[in-house]
Amino acid sequence: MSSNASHRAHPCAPALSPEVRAALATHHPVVALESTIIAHGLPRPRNLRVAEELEGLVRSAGAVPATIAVLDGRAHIGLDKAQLERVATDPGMRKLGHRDLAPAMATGASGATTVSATAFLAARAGLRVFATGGLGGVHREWTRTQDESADLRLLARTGITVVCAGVKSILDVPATLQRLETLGVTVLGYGTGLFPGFYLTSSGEPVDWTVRTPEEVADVMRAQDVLGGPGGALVVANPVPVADQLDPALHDRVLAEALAECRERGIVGQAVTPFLLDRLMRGTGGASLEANLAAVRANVSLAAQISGAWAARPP
Ligand code: PSU
Ligand code: MN
Repeated sequence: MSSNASHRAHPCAPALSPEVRAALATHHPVVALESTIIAHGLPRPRNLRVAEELEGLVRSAGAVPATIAVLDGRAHIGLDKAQLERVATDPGMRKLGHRDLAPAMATGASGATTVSATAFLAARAGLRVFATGGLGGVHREWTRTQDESADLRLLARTGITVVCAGVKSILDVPATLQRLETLGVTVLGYGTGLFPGFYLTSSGEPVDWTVRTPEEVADVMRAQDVLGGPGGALVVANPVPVADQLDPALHDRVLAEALAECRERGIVGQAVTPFLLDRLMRGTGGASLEANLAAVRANVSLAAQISGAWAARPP
């Protein structure tokens, strides 16, 4: 922590953008978007165009986008144009998980929020629907490294619906699904009985529940509330269309190389996921990036539809 932390003013509570505040007050649909994918998951300068495109997709589906990040020690729920640009271009943006929020606020740091930090802030602000690319989870070789994303434990105790293309395929997917079961996180396949594989349409693993419409997702959310409030998250696993998926053979080959390089170079902690995503992009000649973007776009659009169905629910 920087030595001048004690000279700072008291940390500020999260700031809601005027548009997000108004939407929440009038029960208008809102979709939370994370910023780590923008700052650390996509190459520049394309990341800024993607950030703007994703907000546009939410709007065109009739909902308000709320991209979440921490700027100069203050959490923001809904960013203006200049703030979004800063998240995408400022090289000083850290990667903030849930546990990093308090020190970032106390020291005036700036950073992009992961799924764990975004879901926490979104739920606290009263947002119920969140879109991302792929969740973090249990890494391959977890028995040696103990690397399990903080996303899982945070989702286990946060009442939010998160639309994703499953968990990242760089992970140990069966182990991650097992952890989600242990942690009590409800998982729905959207239009599929097979858990999606992030860059790939299917991970090959089955899911226990399948839904086919945004209204069916809203019905499950309502049932969570009837049970006494969502004890944990609702994961809506939305597969990337087959036409947009990465070639599975190319995926497996390049991923094996990337994992070996990660191990050889001793990369650990928060750096692992950005490193592997970047290596996959390079090793596939950009094809993994296109599959990642196709998945994120579809998730953001579906999240906007779900937030619409949720806002329109009977009282
Ligand atoms: N989805 C993507 N790209 C990403 C992420 C999700 O398509 O970069 C980010 C999310 O912010 C997620 C994080 O929380 O990766 C997981 O990082 P880790 O494995 O270090 O917990
Ligand atoms: Mn990790």
